Amino acid sequence: MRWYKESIVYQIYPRSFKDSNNDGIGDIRGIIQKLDYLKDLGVNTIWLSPIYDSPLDDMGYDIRNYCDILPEYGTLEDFKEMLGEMHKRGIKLIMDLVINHTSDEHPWFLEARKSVNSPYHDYYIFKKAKEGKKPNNWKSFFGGSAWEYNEATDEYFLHLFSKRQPDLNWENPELREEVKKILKFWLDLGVDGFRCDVINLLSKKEGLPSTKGLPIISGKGIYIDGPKMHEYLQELKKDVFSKYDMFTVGECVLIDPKTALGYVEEGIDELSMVFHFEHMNADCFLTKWLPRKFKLRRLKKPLSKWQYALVDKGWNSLFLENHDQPRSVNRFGNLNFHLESAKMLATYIFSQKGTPYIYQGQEIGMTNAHYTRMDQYQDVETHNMYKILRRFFSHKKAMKYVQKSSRDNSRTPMQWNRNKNAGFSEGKPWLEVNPNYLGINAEENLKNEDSIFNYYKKLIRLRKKYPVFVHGDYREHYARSNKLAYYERNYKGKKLLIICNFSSKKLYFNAIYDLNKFKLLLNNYQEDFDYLLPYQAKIYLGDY
Ligand code: ISL
Ligand code: CA
Repeated sequence: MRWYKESIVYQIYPRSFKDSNNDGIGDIRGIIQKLDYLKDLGVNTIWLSPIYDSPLDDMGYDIRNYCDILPEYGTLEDFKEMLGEMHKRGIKLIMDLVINHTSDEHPWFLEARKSVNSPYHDYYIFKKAKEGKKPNNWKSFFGGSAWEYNEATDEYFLHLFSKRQPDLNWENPELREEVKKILKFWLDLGVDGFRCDVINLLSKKEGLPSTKGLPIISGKGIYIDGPKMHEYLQELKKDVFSKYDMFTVGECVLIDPKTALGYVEEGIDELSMVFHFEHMNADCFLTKWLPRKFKLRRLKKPLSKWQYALVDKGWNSLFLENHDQPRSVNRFGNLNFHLESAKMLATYIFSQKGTPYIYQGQEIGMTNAHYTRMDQYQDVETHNMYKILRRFFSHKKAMKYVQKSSRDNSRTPMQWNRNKNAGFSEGKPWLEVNPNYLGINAEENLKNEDSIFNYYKKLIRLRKKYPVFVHGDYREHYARSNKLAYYERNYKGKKLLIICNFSSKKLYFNAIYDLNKFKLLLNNYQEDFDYLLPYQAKIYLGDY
């Protein structure tokens, strides 16, 4: 049995989690203070977003030194103490591993860009202009061209994210050796695995040909799941991963189940599991910057597809939120039924087959930020996209997009209590606190038996108690319904029924099974009728 299958992961975005010294920035000692809170919730694994030394152009996803901690967050000593405190509580730690690109302030890049003769020049992807133009038509995930001019060598360098995040050249064997050293450094300190940032972008097709078709999506096979992906991952597996008791989750953009199985299928095991984003299109087209109305089918369809496709062969990761996504209760729930819909979403995602992930604040139903001025936003992608949107729209309209889609929606400081700045910090927070903290905060949640936090706690307990949550198969009912989500799980004579009403009205439905023969394990309402109340969710357990 691979332990990651029983993991319940909590993602910490350290800058916004807890500030221990009141400089307005979350830090490692802040995390240590809150470990008992996480232990109480019941999670057994923490994924920590980057805490490495960084100029913070992309909030830490631009690394300047892979083997040191950003002073604002603490020291390596603090880190070791934190890891020890986690392990003492039976909590494992997986680190964010950003190896597709570095910061433009990484010493490798500073050297690389000086001269074509630098030994580091080949660590990155430089190319001459093509007939006076950029080397090819590739676009950055953050908008605009993926190429930036470098005067000293009269070349362009590739950046699939911000221009301060140059892509590494994985073709270079020395670079790969350096990366392995970094992995071993952290694993030898005792970390339990990695969440591998945009891992399916490592390999770029030889010659870097222009793509044909829609930007980004047309990069499939060229710089998305490129030709040497398996070669690189097999090498990491052989030289590093296989030598430790660890797990990896690969963040994979634009991936389908078939390609994912190529990485995760048991026997191949290049990665333990992947994050895909297909269900994140339930309220948008391809990217969150092209919003459309949320429809339940658009959420269920891709998730079911992944459930069926990976059954018995691979392993899914289950998430509705992370630091790049707006809050799920705004997107898929309903703020008029805040409590009910937040709990229902938890029920829906947590009971599927795979490893569940909770993003900080999700367990108390935190909501989008909704700032009114651009200077309140900090995220580089948000500012890039705002500029692009302004070419087409008025400020007012562009702001509407930003409010809906900005990554800062989920990066606002964690709401701990009713004190100043939600108890996150006594200093001025680096990103403004959501004013709704008086109503939505951890302290109130802990006090109240019926809170979202306590509901998550119950769900986690059930998951630990009944193996059918972990190992059961998945069978969907009413796949075409835009109101009802209904699936079952079966394992060793036990059957679970998971039934959720995604609408704000009463919902009558045919239960398929005789519910009198089942035990109601969990219900997000006190009431239990033969129809569902708005956003009601129930889990039944029975035999078969
Ligand atoms: O959020 C996105 C754009 O709206 C996604 O495309 C996101 O950029 C993509 O999922 C990759 O994300 C990861 O790598 C980025 C970093 O900015 C994100 O925070 C990280 O999760 C570059 O390192
Ligand atoms: Ca601090």
